[in-house]
Amino acid sequence: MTPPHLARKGRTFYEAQVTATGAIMARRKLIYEGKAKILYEGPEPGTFVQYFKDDATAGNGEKKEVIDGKGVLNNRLSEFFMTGLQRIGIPTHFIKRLNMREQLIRQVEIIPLEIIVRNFAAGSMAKRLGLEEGLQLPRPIVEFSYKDDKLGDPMVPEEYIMAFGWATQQDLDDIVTMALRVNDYMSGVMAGVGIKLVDFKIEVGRVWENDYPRLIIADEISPDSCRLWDIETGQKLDKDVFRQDLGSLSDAYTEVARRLGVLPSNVTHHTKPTLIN
Ligand code: AIR
Ligand code: ASP
Repeated sequence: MTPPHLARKGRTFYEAQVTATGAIMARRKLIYEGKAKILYEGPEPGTFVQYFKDDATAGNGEKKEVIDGKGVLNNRLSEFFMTGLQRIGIPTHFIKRLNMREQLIRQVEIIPLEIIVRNFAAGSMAKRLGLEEGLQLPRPIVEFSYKDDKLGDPMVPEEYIMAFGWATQQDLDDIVTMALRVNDYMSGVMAGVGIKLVDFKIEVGRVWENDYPRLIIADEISPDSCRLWDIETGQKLDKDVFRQDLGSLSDAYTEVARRLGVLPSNVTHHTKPTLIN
């Protein structure tokens, strides 16, 4: 998503909140609409409400589809991973889930980077280096992309990041440490349910506590932002199913949620989820 601190410089939008009965309940300020999520002003200063849409995009928006129930699943899955990270002492923006599609989060200054951790070759790395998908890497590799859809989120070296002032050397050291801890946690949790964590992307934001800056995990962690393969069969259970037209994306995400025990009771195969506010 575009950094909220940039998005806020633009126009101010207000969104009417419509209940199941069609009544307009309240107006709240739209902070920013991204490809898969919307940020609204939160109930207290320093908070946002993050709404998960059903929209799936790939190729930085070139391919687009609405996948019934994806937002509900990603809201739950991101809650699951973020609260798990917090339990082991890794700070995140997540405060609490509000309803089927929304969660309350801390407002952060987003660092305009995609932080990617890879355990096995896949995606852009496999392509760039001519590696076979699934090749185990000698060790986890952390890389950075500059967040800009128009440019296709180009990979950038640390030198660029520091020269352009997106993050300091200290920030980058902290980010790499944090990303590797997230990798250990996520790899372990997924291995426990028979899934291999091939790679993932996180975003990091800065918050200020008593005038001291602190970096915390932001955005989302979900099958939209990870590559997840069944350990036994190699079946893909992440957004590559959509990117590569491999079948039903909602079936894949439902399977991940089912294995982790976070399947919302009213989201099942072939059942349209109902939005409860
Ligand atoms: N990712 C990168 N930009 C957006 C996303 N979701 C994630 C992909 C994949 C990892 O980052 O979902 O898990 C690496 O992507 P790629 O395309 O560089 O191989
Ligand atoms: N290029 C990214 C992806 O394929 C982002 C997107 O288009 O949503 O995941």
